[in-house]
Amino acid sequence: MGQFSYLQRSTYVRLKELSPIRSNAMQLENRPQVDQKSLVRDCGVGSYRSDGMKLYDSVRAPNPRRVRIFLAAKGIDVPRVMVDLVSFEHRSDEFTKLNPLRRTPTLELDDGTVITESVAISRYFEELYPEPPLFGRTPLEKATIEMWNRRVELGFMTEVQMVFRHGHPGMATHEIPQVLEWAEANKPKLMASLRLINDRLGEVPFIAGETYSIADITLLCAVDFMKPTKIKVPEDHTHLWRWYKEVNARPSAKA
Ligand SMILES: N[C@@H](CCC(=O)N[C@@H](CS)C(=O)NCC(=O)O)C(=O)O
Repeated sequence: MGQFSYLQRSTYVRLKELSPIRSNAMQLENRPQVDQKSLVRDCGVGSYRSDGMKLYDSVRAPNPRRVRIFLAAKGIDVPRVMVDLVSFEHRSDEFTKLNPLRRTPTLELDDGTVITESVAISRYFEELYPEPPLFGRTPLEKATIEMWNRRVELGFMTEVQMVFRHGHPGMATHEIPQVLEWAEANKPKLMASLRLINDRLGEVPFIAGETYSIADITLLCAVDFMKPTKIKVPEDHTHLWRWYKEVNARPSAKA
């Protein structure tokens, strides 16, 4: 497998160790071609390993975590390259060539194709490995999961991120311009979204209904990302707490 051997479960290398980064089709010509469909089955039941792709991942960041949890819930192991957002590795020329938006997660397939956006990456794996379904089975389930995933991501999760990115002094070099008023403006929005989510979880076990889905993964990552904003989930949001304990206890939540 060229420069690196990705034979162990949860193997990762750091971006700076990947030199020169192989990020375009020309540079990829000499790489071994691995059929994406021939992803090898790992030793565990329902567990898979892909030797032919790389997931560019970062610690403590909510979006890469969404993909890690999604993969863990399906038992898929993808070799990872750790990109340090604090030291701006994602703004290096090498990473910018790979993903001009300079964001993680980023998935590079063996033929050099790049997929970005947590949901797009997750959907790709859902298509390759439909079980267990995390985007729904029936047309109604699929629509409902899509609806809640978008509500959580575009509403609550974005509000949490705005409070963090525009309010935290450590983010001043990431979020330019940093607008403190925008952080403040998002605090009541965040609390209102959280109330609606709590109400919803009083009616159904999981945010999109009867089954665990990608929408729960998005919600878990967003709730956990409230920690650096120093805003707490109110104690009286008992439905949300019930849900949180349940989804947070799943092994994939540790990914
Ligand atoms: N919509 C994208 C968002 C990706 C994103 O914003 N990633 C953050 C980490 S959570 C990032 O790379 N930030 C780099 C920066 O802010 O400069 C997704 O769903 O993947």
